[in-house]
Amino acid sequence: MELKVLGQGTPMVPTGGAGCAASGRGGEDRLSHLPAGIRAQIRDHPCYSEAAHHHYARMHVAVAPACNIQCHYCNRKYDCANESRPGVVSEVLSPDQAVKKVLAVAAAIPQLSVLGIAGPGDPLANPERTFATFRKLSQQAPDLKLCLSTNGLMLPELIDVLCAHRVNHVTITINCIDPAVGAKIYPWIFWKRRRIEGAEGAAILIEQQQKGLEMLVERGILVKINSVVIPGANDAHLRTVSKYVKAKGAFLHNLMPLISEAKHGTFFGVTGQRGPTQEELRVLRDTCAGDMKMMRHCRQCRADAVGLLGEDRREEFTLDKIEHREVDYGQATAVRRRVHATIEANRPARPQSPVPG
Ligand code: CLF
Ligand code: SF4
Repeated sequence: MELKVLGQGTPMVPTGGAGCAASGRGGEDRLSHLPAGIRAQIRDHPCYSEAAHHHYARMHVAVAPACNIQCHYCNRKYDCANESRPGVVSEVLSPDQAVKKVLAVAAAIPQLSVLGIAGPGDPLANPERTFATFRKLSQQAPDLKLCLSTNGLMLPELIDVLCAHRVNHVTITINCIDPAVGAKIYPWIFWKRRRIEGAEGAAILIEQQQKGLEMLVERGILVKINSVVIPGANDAHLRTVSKYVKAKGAFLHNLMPLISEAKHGTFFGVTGQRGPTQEELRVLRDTCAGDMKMMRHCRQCRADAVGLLGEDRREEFTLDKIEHREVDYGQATAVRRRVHATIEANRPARPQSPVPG
């Protein structure tokens, strides 16, 4: 399948505000040249801004168990490896349980700024559960940024619903733009009630991902691309991917190392597919950095991560611990506002390089 590259160099970027209403044109790569609206959108997002991750916390709620594709680095016993560290299992929550947990965490960790849904399957393969959670949180915790990570298969079909829920940061995992490469990574996808295998399935996935990326950018949503680096399968192709997604207006590229162990029971694990060495990863990131801003501080979180990046506080907020916790959310919001204001007062007024690359 031939994929058309859109006009180079002038991706659409939001000019201000949040969510789908805010969009406009801009072409600059350096963040100091970004519109104030974008700087505001990334300033307290610990993944989109490297500087922010020292100050602000994120949390994930594991409300999305099903998936609609198969990746060779995934075993369904574990969290979606597109955004998570492989080999960890998160407890699935109902939307109501998730909301209770978010309110409890937001009251206890005033640095919290972002709520993400990243599994344990694909959030858009579980639209009712995902959007019920976002809807309730939009009403009950309107100051939190909403973030989502997806394989992209259902993005075009669900884009309007996504926009209606004021999700303004979306990650798409794009491992390739060539179906022949995709066939080495995706044995099948589930599409229109059929399982479609090999390159044919990969071609549909790629087309949906690209369409979804274009639609998100048109609507002013900041898009991060994750790519899993798989030596011998897609590593030599990722420079092309990086150029391509940049041309389409993606904001940030996160090259994540394949973590592959036989004990995880994945296809790549049992067939001995290795991940990249630190040096290979560094060289690839440096090579791609010529084309795009690169994320280098990703911690490959769990689908139920809580706290600052690299910090794991989820044990403090298990269901049994929060079940009877009463939260005065008005007061918690006031505290959070004060804490965020103090953080901002102590940061440089205009960061030189919030995102490396
Ligand atoms: Fe979560 Fe992902 Fe949103 Fe961040 S994580 S859904 S963009 S709020 Fe961040 Fe974690 Fe890396 Fe993801 S460090 S795995 S990039
Ligand atoms: Fe697993 Fe995520 Fe791939 Fe689905 S998208 S198969 S959950 S890694």
